[in-house]
Amino acid sequence: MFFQEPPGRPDLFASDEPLHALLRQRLPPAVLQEIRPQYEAIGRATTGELWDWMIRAEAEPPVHVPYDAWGRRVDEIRTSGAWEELRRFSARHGLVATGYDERLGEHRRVAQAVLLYLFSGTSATYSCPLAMTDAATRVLLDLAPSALRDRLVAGLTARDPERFITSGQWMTERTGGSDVGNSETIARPSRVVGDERRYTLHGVKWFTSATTSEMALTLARIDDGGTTPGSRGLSLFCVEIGREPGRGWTGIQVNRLKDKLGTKALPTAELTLDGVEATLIGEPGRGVANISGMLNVTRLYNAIASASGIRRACALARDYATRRSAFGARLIDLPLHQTTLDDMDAEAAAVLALVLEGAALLGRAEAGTASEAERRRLRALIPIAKLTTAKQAVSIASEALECFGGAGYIEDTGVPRLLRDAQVLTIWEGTTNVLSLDVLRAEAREGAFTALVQDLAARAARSYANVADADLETIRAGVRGLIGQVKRDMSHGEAAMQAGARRIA
Ligand code: MFK
Ligand code: FAD
Repeated sequence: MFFQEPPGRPDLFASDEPLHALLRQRLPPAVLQEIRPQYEAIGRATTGELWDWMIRAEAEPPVHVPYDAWGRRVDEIRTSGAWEELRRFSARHGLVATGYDERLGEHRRVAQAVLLYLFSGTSATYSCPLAMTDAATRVLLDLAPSALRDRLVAGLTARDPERFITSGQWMTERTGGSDVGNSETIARPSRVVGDERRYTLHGVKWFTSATTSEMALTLARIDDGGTTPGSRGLSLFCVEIGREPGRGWTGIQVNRLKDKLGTKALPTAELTLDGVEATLIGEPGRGVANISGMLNVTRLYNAIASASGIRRACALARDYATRRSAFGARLIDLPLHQTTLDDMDAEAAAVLALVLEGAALLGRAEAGTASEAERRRLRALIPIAKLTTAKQAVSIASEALECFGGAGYIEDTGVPRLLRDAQVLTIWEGTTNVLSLDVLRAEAREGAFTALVQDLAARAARSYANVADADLETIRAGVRGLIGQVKRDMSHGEAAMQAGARRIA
């Protein structure tokens, strides 16, 4: 009797040759030597406990219990024990903390990005709460009143699972997730505590992931006898979520959990803010600008998650090709299938290189060693890396499903999850179109796209030092063409500029 053999569980660190090469380029030997055992440990975990928790967390999705047996509102969100294990693992391995490890200087974000790259694809999307936790840390450090910062940052960056807390990011309302300026939530002044200005919030947040987090950053319109419309009327707030066992959440109702295509283990809820107390962060009316500091971090995490999903899809497809035969040969020995796998691997390596470039620039910006040109490059690179890698994640996941033939379409092989979980990467944290427009805005304001493309041209010239002058001239002409294209689109007015944005990005 013949049975198909399932794919194995490749060690996602040990088997990743492009990663090893990039690590040697990106990290000084001493830093690499110190952090390498952690990479090895996460790599081993991708063959063992991480894999098991991922399967269990997905099989036991979160459940919302609105009322107890006696009719009291309790709003419990019950998640799998495996989801909790993923939280504890994240703390122990410093997946957020590493990004704030001063000893690593400007290398902190690269060192951390590799931890996250190894973790994300086998984490049942636990990378989502981590992204928002990291981003909240950045915002609190940069902008929060000192008492609030001191109360929360130690928990957000803790390596001790008993102290580690996570954060949500509640931006999207029913009126729009891209056009946040339509938000309806109102903030009413409540009291002043030390250096903290407290408000009560009233409104509905339509998508809130990681809803079991201890805190969240959110936007609301201050009503002090009147409100300012549009995004200039929005301010940034921190909600420290109070939950009393058996008595629900203080000032918040959980309306329901979303029934989603993928990210099944991740709780994503609709919430009514019904007078919950929140602390103002930064200047009133600067909410969108202030929360944008978060977006740099979460969008980089999104690109890392794309790179990680792509890598896992490639590794599984390649492993399966050593086990399955067709036409008298193993798939891996069939020339065309081999080419398919090689092309996927090449794209995976390119995505990883792009992501590490973003992490390197962010690390330099945060450590204060980035030049002005690097800072501008980072501004354009983040949205471009997010939108490009998310699209690649969907197309490679789809290709990987096909590499499994019919088995790739069958739920209990676990393979379809690759595609379901990839699709969200193009939507949240800014859709492809919205980020394309962001690139144009960044170009108009600070020449960010020009800085990025000029750097690419300089690198191409260095990399191709041996190529003929004519070829170099072709590269330069291409770069000039791109910059010219942006300028032309801009000069043809707003509509032409927007219509061309995605092609350019
Ligand atoms: C698995 C790993 C990934 C985990 C993911 C976590 C789970 C998912 C959670 C979410 O999805 S959270 C929701 C994410 N939502 C978005 O990303 C919103 C998408 N929409 C946009 O990004 C819009 O472009 C934006 C809301 C910013 C547009 O609003 P406006 O009102 O038209 O803003 P405007 O006028 O362009 O910018 C307002 C200010 O913000 C400006 O500063 P100034 O007031 O000083 O001039 C901008 O420069 C600044 N700004 C906007 N985008 C920026 C930015 N600054 C830096 N970087 C940016 N990207
Ligand atoms: P819309 O803004 O209505 O967009 C619809 C379409 O219009 C898109 O294709 C978009 O690209 C296009 N579009 C919009 N504006 C333009 C334009 N100017 N030019 C061209 N095209 C445009 N949000 C949170 O705040 N916190 C969360 O924790 C969170 N978790 C999420 C979890 C999941 C699983 C999902 C799916 C979403 C989550 N979101 C969260 C919401 C997410 O950020 C939004 O769905 C996203 O930003 C898009 O907003 P929207 O759904 O309102 O779509």
